[in-house]
Amino acid sequence: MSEQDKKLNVTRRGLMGATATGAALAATGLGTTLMTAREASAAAKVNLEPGELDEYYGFWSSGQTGELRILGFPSMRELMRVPVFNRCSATGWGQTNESLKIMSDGLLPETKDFLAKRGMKTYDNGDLHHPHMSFTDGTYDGRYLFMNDKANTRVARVRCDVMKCDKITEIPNAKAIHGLRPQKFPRTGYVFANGEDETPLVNDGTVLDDPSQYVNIFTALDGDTMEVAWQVIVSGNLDNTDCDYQGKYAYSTSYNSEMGMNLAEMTENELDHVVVFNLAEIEAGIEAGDYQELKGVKVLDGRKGQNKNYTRYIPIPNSPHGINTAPDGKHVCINGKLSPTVSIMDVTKLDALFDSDADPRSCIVGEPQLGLGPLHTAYDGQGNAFTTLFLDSQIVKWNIGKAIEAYAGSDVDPIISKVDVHYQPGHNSTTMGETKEADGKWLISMNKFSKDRFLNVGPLKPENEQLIDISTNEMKVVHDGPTFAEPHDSIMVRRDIVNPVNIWDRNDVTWEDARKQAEADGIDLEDGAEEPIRDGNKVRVYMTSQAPTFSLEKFTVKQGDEVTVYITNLDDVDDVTHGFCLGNYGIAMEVAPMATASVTFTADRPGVHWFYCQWFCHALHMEMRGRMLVEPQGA
Ligand code: K7E
Ligand code: CUA
Repeated sequence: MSEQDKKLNVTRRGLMGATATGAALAATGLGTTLMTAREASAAAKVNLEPGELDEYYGFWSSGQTGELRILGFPSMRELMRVPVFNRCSATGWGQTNESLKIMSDGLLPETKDFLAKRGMKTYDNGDLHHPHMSFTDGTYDGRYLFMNDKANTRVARVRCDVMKCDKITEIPNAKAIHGLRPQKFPRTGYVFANGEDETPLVNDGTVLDDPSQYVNIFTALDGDTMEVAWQVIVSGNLDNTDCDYQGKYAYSTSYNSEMGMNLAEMTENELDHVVVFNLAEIEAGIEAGDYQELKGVKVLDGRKGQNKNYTRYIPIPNSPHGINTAPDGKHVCINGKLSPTVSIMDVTKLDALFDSDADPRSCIVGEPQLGLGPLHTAYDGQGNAFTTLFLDSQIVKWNIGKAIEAYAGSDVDPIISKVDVHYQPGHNSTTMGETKEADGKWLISMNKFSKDRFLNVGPLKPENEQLIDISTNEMKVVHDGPTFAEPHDSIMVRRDIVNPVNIWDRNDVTWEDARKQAEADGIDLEDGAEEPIRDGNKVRVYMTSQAPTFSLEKFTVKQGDEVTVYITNLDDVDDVTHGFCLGNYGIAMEVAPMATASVTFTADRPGVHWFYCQWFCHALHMEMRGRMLVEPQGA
């Protein structure tokens, strides 16, 4: 057992002690004292001692900020920000050659052209809503995190060993990837991604204001290669998605089955739908050649009225939003949004929908009225569900089994308790709650408004994430956490599942291009070069860093040269990251222990330009600097 685990164990013992005290007090009838003991124990769990480690990793979206965030739970301390779709001033993400390759390689040719005309290699923004980890056998496996970009129709992957994005794929034919889930069984496998906005299938301007010709697209990527495996055309738009624990079905909500173009049209129907995708039938359809190939992707037709076995449409009230599979592997909650209900779908009844002309609603086994504005549901693994009520500003805890009994005619009340949150919750998530290992300890309510909960920072307010103790029926808000724009979704993963490295492996694929170029130049990245390598007006500068020096105190180039600076950090010590910041050239990047990073720029400003290490690394960190001498043109 590591020192950290020992510490945690001690803490757990301490907590069990506190609970025992509470129980003893309850036995003596001191109910109010019990509350205090419970509050104290919850507070003790949240307020870790200095140096104590959290029990869970939280992986957080950041909406329009475009990054992934890592938090620790239950402390709710923000541990790291992982740039994905955004540019990052600290790490040089979006500027280094390594990150630009990741950000641009997976873009469609037409997007590359479009951006090149604007002098860009990739988009600068993204809208990251749904981060989810890869699965094996129904639980997280610590390999990857996958996430969507609603703004520019992309899906990204983050490697959990180094916590850096390694692939970004732009999804062809679709528009606005919103809902995203990895396959749970047997493994990921597929990553399912919903298109939210409908457009003409060939969106080249031939069809414009004729919504009758618009379609929406459901996409499956291969999580190992990040290439699109197949797509299905659907009727209505798609919002959120999830899949089963059997590896047979994926399903998506549609809030706009009407295919309306304005608010009145979009909310006209009392019933919208969930689209169920039959994975085996889709694979068989591809095998049989029943597809059109569009932008290199096999696209099948799963629209209503096609009489194909790729999809089924299940009517659901009204503009359903979140869809969440329960850890029991059987039930799926579909959150009604404009309807106060959550519809419970039984996945064991889906086979029948594809085998026969069964009523598509025959898979709905419960539809409890929970309150106003149900958006998302999370689980405790003990048969209970927690649903956010956006309009009521509450979380409702309810029992799935009782809701099913009530639907069958018994008069049991499935609602167990409600708790106020502040304010207007969107997603909620529970510890391990979207896996079969849901443990029912903590719930996060991700609230869209914080209003008066924090010091006023001007018209733009933070969001408010509230930590709720769900270890008993009476839910207790134990912590408010402000967050910057704008988390939608999160997952909380037991820490033993996530095991990042401390130091990069020198053979990492990230700087493969740099390695190849160095080899071509007859240089080892680990040695660097004493002089820049000139190749026409292209100049390559190979440096190493070791606290507190760069291997070069200066290098000379000519005005107008295209300069590439490669830095290899030879410090193989935990946490000794260096940086390279080139003053008045707008250049800065992170170089983590044993990593190589590179950046390319045109040396169009003559004169003396200092570069410095911008990551505090040593007592002589200030001295870790050097000069780039740029000879003026014609000199
Ligand atoms: Cu914000 Cu998951 Cu994009 Cu619901 S979605 S709130
Ligand atoms: Cu190296 Cu600061």
